[in-house]
Amino acid sequence: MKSIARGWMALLFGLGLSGLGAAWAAQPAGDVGGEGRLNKVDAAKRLVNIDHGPIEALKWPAMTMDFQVLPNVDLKSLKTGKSVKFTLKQQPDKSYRINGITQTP
Ligand SMILES: [Cu+2]
Repeated sequence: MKSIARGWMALLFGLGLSGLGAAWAAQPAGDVGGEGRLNKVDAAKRLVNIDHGPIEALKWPAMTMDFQVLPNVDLKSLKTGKSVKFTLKQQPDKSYRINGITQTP
């Protein structure tokens, strides 16, 4: 009986750990994806204004905001007023900047 109890303890402990692992995995480790509508592009300042939907991974509600865009991203082909999909990369200063953006139909 004792060994069965121990087995259960090990199982429950294992489940607890995998639950912790899942919570850990839910934390944004890499790029975070978002979708929205592009309001404005300021190529000189490398700034875009996006009306974005909720970003679950960051617990951000839908809002309109400016994003700084990383230098590797080409802004020339983007048209304002269109839907976009984008990815955000967290910077050393904890801010999120766009490292990829594409127009969606
Ligand atoms: Cu926002």
